[in-house]
Amino acid sequence: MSDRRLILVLGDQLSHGLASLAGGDQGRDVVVMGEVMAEATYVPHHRKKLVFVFSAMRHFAEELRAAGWTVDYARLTARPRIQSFTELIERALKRHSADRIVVVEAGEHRVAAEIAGWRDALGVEVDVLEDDRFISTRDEFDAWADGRKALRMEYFYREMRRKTGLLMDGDAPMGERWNFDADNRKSAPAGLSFPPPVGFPADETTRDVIAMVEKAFPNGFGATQPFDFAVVAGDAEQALDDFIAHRLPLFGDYQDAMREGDAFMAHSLLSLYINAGLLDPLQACVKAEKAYRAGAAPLNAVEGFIRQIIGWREFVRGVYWREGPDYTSRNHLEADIPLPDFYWTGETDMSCVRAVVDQTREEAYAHHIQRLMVTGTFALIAGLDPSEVHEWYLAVYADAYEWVEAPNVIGMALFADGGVVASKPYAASGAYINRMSDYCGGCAYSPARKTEAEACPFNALYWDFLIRNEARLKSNPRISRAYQTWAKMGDEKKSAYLERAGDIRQRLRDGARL
Ligand code: FAD
Ligand code: DLZ
Ligand code: SF4
Repeated sequence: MSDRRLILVLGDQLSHGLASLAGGDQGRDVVVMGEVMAEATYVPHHRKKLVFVFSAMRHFAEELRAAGWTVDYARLTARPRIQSFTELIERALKRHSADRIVVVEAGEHRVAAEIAGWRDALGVEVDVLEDDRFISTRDEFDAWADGRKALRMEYFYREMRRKTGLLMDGDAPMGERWNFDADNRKSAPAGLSFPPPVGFPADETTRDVIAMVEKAFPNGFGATQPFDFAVVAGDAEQALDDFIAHRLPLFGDYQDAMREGDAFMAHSLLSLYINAGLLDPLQACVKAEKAYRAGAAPLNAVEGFIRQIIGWREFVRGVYWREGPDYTSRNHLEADIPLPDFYWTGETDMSCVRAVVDQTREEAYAHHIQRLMVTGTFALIAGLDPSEVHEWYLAVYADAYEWVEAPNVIGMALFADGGVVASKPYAASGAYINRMSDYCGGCAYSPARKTEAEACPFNALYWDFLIRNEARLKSNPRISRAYQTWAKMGDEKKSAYLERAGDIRQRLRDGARL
């Protein structure tokens, strides 16, 4: 046996500084990468997400070769077909005489468990290295979380500010506040336009991948084209610079706003690059901070952007690993309505849901408030089955990997973890969407109507949600005011709300149009 090692690089580990590559030997080791069926199908991924992942993997493999590495890369079309990472590694062990596998820890319990079985199943040594592309280690998160009654992002975020020194004046936060979220809730005035994100035309590699994905998944969800995501680190960097120069200044004010036909608004469209490893999260924050120091972007925008990355992104990762593999099957509120077809087809009279689903089908993208307060809030207050909702989110967004998606869906949007991620459920009536978007203007339903057939479904579902879950939620101080409002409501109105919600929920169970 040689002392050659196989360095397995997964599809969301496309970083040249990856720990396994940094410790590797180009003259001796072989990098193994593969488009494998299990990964392409564990959920019915959006086809644009598949194109992004495979094209970025192929480009990364080429960059590694150009840098001097030997790369054994298997395409989805390889025959015999490679079903899993295990088959990929078995094939590579046969092709290269190697006795050791090195891999950076996977971002998902499912894959981590598969890798953990290789030593016994394949009789090789396996070194699993820590993923050092995050700002906090898993141990640091656990040390912070241990002994706390509740985990709140805000306090963890302050630790991350201190650790990185971002937006700090010595020990104090710049601007004398840690968090400017309260300044970030404006709706977008009709005349305001947002500079669109820079696009990157598909090159030959991407065009090949598009053809392959269209052939392999002819009936899969989502458009493959137009495809203008970056697929290499250099272009992802350009996307970051473009965001900082043109949209970051507006990011804070309009972070929560939604607009028909405007998918990106002032958002960065960077999560898919950061999560795949093409862009370094800390680097993105450092550049944003520089823009603030240079007077090119206001503090509420820069703080908001940095908070999402060193706060939320790191926090949800810590929660994912800490809570364990059963997290995705939690159902604290015992919600059980199957996911309606309109989450895939967009065929609903609710303009807001239709707009977000249609946009998602085209772009494999929706911004945070669309995910949280439209498709998320609807699923929450209607009582949709969390595991089905989780699978949908994991499938349809180009940035979706379980470690980041699950805490956002199971925890933040659905409160199915009983309050690990969120301190209260994000339940809202149609008034919220009406305030933050222009969706209601063209809707068959009216946000001002309460219980009639033409009333916005969110209105009755909101109250019904609170009443259905009264025993679990009433003592939560953050929503007790809503229960006080309900208590003051007349009996006739209360019954009308509950009857209307019962009718809507039955329609969802029956698969009737809504
Ligand atoms: P911006 O609004 O420009 O934010 C800047 C960056 O902050 C993002 O690129 C991202 O890296 C980070 N970020 C912002 N919010 C979060 C958050 N809540 N958690 C983690 N990182 C965050 N994000 C994913 O990366 N993958 C997912 O699968 C995913 N699923 C989500 C599901 C639901 C129900 C919700 C409510 C949120 C989800 N998010 C997910 C978080 C967030 O919506 C996306 O990160 C964001 O919309 C990506 O678009 P952007 O790059 O334009 O973000
Ligand atoms: C998301 C994804 C897809 C669609 N396909 C592949 C693949 O074929 N090969 C691969 O190495 N990685 C892929 N990925 C990313 C993995 O699913 C991801 O690495 C794990 O879920 C761990 O986060
Ligand atoms: Fe959505 Fe209700 Fe507004 Fe229609 S009226 S767009 S369903 S919030």
